[in-house]
Amino acid sequence: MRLFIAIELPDEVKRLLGRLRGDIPDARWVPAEQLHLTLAFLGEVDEATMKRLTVELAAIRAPGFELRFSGTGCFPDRRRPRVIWVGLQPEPLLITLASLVRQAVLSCDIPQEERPFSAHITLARLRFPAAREAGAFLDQPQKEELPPVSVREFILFQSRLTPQGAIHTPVRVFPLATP
Ligand code: 2AM
Repeated sequence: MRLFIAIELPDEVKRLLGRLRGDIPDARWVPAEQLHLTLAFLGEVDEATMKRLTVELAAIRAPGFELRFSGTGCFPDRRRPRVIWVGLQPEPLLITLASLVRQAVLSCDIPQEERPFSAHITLARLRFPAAREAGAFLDQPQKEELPPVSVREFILFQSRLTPQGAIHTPVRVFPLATP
């Protein structure tokens, strides 16, 4: 199974984020209902490892927190944009949760990228790094006032790749403690 761990967003926030779109050639905008905050990407995981992983994830004790949005940006940089995202204000409890999730994943021998966690919600992936148009999108004032999001759980998702795009299905929900 192809898996990732993420924070789900309220429908209203997904709807508002889904309106942050621009005219960028060859951009694949993430459908509003699929927008999420990735904590860890696992890739293909076998059944036995997934069972171990759910035990490790269920053992995480961390409090819930509030997410506040910040501006848009891109990876890897504005000269060759490949991913357009909306950022989140630094929230220590989010960084802590991402680090606990990472440790749980590593403890199941699932490899993780070395680069540090960077809290973002991917809005679009670019097949071609259209720097000028992406720059114009990133420079425009944000149209939507995005409300803070109260995070009370994180979710292990399955991602099935289909010709119509990825389908994300929750496999298991892990509650956070009441802050
Ligand atoms: P992103 O939010 O940073 O784009 C589900 O596929 C999620 O896993 C994506 O939203 C993506 O996070 C993340 N991810 C990280 N590495 C990936 C990879 N090699 N292939 C697909 N998704 C990946």
